[in-house]
Amino acid sequence: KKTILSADFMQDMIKTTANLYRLGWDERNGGNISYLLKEEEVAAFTDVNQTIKTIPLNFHIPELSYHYFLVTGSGKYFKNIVDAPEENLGIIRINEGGETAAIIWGFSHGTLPTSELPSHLMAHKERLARDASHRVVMHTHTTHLIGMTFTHTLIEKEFTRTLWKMCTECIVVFPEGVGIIPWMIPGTDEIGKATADKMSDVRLVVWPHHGVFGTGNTMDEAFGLIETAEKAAEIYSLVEGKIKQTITDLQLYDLAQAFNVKPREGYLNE
Ligand code: 2HA
Ligand code: ZN
Repeated sequence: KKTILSADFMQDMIKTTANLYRLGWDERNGGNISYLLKEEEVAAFTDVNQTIKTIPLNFHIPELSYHYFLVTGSGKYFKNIVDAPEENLGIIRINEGGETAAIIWGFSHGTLPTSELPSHLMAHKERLARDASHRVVMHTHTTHLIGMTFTHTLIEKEFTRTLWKMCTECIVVFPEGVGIIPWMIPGTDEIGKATADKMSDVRLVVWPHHGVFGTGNTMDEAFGLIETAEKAAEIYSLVEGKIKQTITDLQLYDLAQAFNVKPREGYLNE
């Protein structure tokens, strides 16, 4: 068998986390990713029936029983993943009933899955219910999107409209808009529930003064969604307070028509 470190899903995770670190969004232990894997993908590299350790989830998610996830480690630094993947990453299987998980690979030296596991698993459940091809949940501390949560209203419609109007591509990439939850304590089931609730109709959720959660069918898709919104927020932080003109609602309608996307109902003026 080829080593699991050479698996496409593993390389995807290693390269993406290194890239996120390089972008300056994942200082210290900031950020976490979970990647839903098919059993056969994991079985090609390791024994899926082994259990290195069983961990309680502290919440119930029976819908994800027997689902496998490659996840980043709690307290671990994205910066260090490339040099020590087995310590900083792990593969877990949600056990029958969805109350515990088994670590089946990685997380050496007692590492545990990300502290944001409730938000990740609840978001996976929500997105999977809507799209069977859904695979990735990504949390990162995007600098300008965080900045914007200080200088902009936290009303979803207004926040979305501002992002759409900062870069021409935005409405094409996230026509459904972005969700925003209130400020909440990270790592809790409550923030997980609030995030997952938003995920019923958006793929990007802003955590004020903290960061974002993005989802996608591939690592590239989740990353691309986040970097597009972050780019718009960066432009906003450059021009804020001195905007003389912007992309109009009519132009956004034209864009949506040209790219065959449907902007969220009620967000654009007639
Ligand atoms: O993993 O980003 O939200 C550290 C965090 C918590
Ligand atoms: Zn965080």
